[in-house]
Amino acid sequence: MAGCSNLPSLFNSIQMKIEQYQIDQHNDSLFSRHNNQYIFLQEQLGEQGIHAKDIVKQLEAFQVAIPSWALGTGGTRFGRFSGVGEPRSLEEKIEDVGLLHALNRSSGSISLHIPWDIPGETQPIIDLATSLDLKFDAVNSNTFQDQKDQELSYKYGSLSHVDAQVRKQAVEHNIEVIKHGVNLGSKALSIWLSDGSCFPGQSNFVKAFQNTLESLQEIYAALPDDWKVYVEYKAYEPNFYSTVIQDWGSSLLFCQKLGPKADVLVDLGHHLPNANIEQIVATLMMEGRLAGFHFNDSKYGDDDLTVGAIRPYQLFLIFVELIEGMKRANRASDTYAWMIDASHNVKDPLEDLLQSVEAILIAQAQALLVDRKKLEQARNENDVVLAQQILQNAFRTDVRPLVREAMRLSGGSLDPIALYRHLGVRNELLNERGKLTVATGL
Ligand code: RM4
Ligand code: MN
Ligand code: MN
Repeated sequence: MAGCSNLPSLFNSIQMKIEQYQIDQHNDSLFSRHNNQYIFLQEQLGEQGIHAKDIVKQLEAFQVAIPSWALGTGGTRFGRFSGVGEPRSLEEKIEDVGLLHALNRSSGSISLHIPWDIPGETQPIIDLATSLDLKFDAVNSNTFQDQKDQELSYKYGSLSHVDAQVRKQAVEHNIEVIKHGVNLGSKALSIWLSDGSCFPGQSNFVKAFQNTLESLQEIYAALPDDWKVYVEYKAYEPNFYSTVIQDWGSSLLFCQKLGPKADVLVDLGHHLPNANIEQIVATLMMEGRLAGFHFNDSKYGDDDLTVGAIRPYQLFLIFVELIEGMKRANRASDTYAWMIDASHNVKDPLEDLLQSVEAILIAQAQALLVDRKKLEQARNENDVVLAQQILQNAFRTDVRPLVREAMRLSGGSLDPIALYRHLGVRNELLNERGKLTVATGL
């Protein structure tokens, strides 16, 4: 983080930083144990013809964006229990992502939500991000809330609204968001539309779809050449009877009508219970229309829990399809949008995000162990038992030494959460920012 201290800070505080020597020292104390585990696993995998180093390389390359709205404490409609030392500004949110990235070297970008995070002056924001080795991921628009000085209300929808004036306002907002993104170097607009209806009869499904399509077409026309728009679907909430973009099929339909710059964004929590998400992923990738992912986990609905906390096997199965799909399309992982979209009600947001990133890398490493040839053969021979065994053998392998090795080699920590605690990062942030700070977001 060298150089950042010269930046004018809004609050005149000393920025919390994690230095490389602190990471190295901590790693030194853990290295011999880690190395024994890594060498042992490397040998075991070698016997199966798998090269540990290749997997480590792929893990090193995988970067997951952090959303600017996930750095503070989340809440539910019943309340919110504030944490301490939350970021008070966009600058401090970027600094928090910088801390994560220093620890795991896998969180190299931030995704902004407008208008929660409108950058004041662009250049200092870019400089700050660059000094922390961070890029700007997709920018997100917000037409699910009314803002203070907003002329027309989104109470009954935005891009799908029955009133053309409201639709116009929502379209203009999205175009404004693209402009902010262009200034920061983002390459995509991410749209999650909360539009829908709460009661039968309230909305004309067909008109709502057509209005939305027209609005999206206007937004699409405003995309720079090298930009994409991600269309995110969600089965319900905040509307409880219908949503305009309720599932991957509706989202795909919009994308197909819009053109090649529109792709479907899958948020793990946005499906009806027990949906086969891995199959959705396979189908979208087959059509070349998967934009990427919002990772989280859930037991019941859009719970936004830590990735891998509830259904790690599902996450693994999704990665089995992702890896297959990327190979088939000959596309590298950095050509997709990977982001964590979680909310932290009872955990320290930064610790929670570290857990989520680790879970993503673990699932990916496990999926990379799958012997594709053998699996295909088992499928062709209808050997159901063997097919299941191939997947479960991979899933039941403890791949954590691979993930640790990837973080270590890229300059990160062998145990990010332990180091975060050892350095008392949250306490430093508390001293720097105070107790009663509230980050903008949900
Ligand atoms: C929604 C959806 C969007 C996110 C908002 C905050 O449920 O997941 O991606 O931008 O929450
Ligand atoms: Mn999402
Ligand atoms: Mn969500």
